[in-house]
Amino acid sequence: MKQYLDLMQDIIDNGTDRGDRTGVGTRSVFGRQMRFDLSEGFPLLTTKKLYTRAIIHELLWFLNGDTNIKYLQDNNVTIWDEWATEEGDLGPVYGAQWRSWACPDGSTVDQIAELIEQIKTKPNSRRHIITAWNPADLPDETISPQANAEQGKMALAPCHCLFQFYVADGKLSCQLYQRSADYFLGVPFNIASYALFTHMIAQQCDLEVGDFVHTFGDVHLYHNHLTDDIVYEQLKRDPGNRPTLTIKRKPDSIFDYKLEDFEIEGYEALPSIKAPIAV
Ligand code: THF
Repeated sequence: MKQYLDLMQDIIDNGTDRGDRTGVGTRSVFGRQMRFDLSEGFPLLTTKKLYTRAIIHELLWFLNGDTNIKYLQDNNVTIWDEWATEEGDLGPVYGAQWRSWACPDGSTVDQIAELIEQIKTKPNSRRHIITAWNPADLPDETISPQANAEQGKMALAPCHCLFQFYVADGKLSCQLYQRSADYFLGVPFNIASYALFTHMIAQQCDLEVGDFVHTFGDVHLYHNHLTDDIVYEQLKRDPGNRPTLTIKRKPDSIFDYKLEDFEIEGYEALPSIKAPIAV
């Protein structure tokens, strides 16, 4: 994925060094976009090995409406550990907003179920939108993620906060708006996750896959990733061929997928690159 390396170089060349919420500091640019034609293969980074099990489990966990890390921990996925309370709680993060957005009258909206229904019945609609950006539930950034979750707020404000689908010529495309993007650690996960989600929805709606368009607000490299053995090592590597994704059966609904349903073939990645996560 040459595009991924090109934007990494763009951040290095054109970015501004700034402070951030985590205290680590970043180099960032504002407003960028990448586009992946999903019919040309699955956009899984090949210039470092990604842990696809974690990506799939995280998406299935979101789709279950779950916001407690117990499911992830039971499956040896640790990517949300740093933000959870002792009981494993994250407050009303993605899963809660996607599946049970709270309305003033006490009812809830299942944005995912409505999305699937709308894509099937009104493919030309311009409102195939899911939002996790719920101002009523945003955290108070002067206190810790755990303290926010204890008070019923999100542990962390959503980074991949709004996405839209588009149907044309029998193909389903997805565009994500990501307000804040940890380019080295998070973005390879985010690309794979939304590409996977687009494949699943396309299967449920009897469509082929189109493009995944990834639009960024503040896209940054953490200062402690700008080292010879992390970011500069990544930039030295040559991208390989894209693997392919096969979904082995058609589950009854978008909520019935399991890890074993997905097969990624031809994934020949260079070795993983470890990097510290900013909390
Ligand atoms: N916070 C920060 N600073 N970056 C993020 O990408 C991020 N997320 C989620 C919430 N807060 C964030 C969590 N997603 C990894 C990947 C994605 C994460 C969190 C952590 C990570 O450490 N990946 C390593 C190891 C993975 C493993 O083996 O478990 C990697 O090498 O890829 C963005 O949505």
